[in-house]
Amino acid sequence: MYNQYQQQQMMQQQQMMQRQQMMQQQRMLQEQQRQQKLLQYFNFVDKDKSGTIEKEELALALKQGGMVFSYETCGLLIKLFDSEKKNGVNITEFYQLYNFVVNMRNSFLQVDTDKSGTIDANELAVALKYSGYHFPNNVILMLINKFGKNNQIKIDDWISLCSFLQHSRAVFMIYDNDRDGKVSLDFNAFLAISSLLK
Ligand SMILES: [Ca+2]
Ligand SMILES: [Ca+2]
Repeated sequence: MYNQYQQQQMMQQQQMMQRQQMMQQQRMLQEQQRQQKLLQYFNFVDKDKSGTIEKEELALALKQGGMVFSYETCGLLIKLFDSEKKNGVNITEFYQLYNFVVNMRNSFLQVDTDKSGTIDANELAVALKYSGYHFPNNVILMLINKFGKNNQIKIDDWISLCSFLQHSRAVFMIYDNDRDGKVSLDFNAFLAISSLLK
C-alpha cells in the first residue's frame, strides 16, 4: 500500500504528465493551423496554379502586403530560394523566402534611423559596421551608386545589396583559406570568382 505522501507524489506526476500532453497537443494543433494558413496563402498567391510562385506572382503578393518590389528584385529572391531550379519557389521555399523578406524589412526599418523611408550613405555605413563590414567611404558610395538611386537605398535595393554582400562574402571565403581577410589571385582564379559572382 502507498502512504499519503507517495499518493500525493503520484497524483502530482500524473497531473504534470497530463499538462505536458495537453501542451504538446496544443503545439501540434497550432503547427497544423500554421501549415494550413500557409497552404491557403500559397494557393492564393499561386495565381496560375503551377505549384510554384514565379516572380510576377511574388511581386503581386508583396505589393498586397504593402511592399512594392521590382520584378528584378523578385527574380533575385526567387533565384536565392529556388533550390530545384524551376524559376519559381515551392511552398517550403516560399515560406523561407517570405521569412527572409520580413527579416529584411525589419532590418531596413532599423537601419533607416531617421525614418525617411530610404537608407542614405551615413545610415548604410553604420549598419554595415554593425554587421562586421568596415568599409571605407569610397566603398560605401560605390555600393550606394550601384544599388540605389539618387544616393538613396529603397527596400528592394536593400535586399539586392544584402544578397550581394552575403554572396560575395561566401565566394571570398572559398579563396581565403587561412581566414586572414586577404586573397591573392592569378587570372584564372579571378575569372572563376567573376563567374561565381554573376
Ligand atoms: Ca505559379
Ligand atoms: Ca533614412
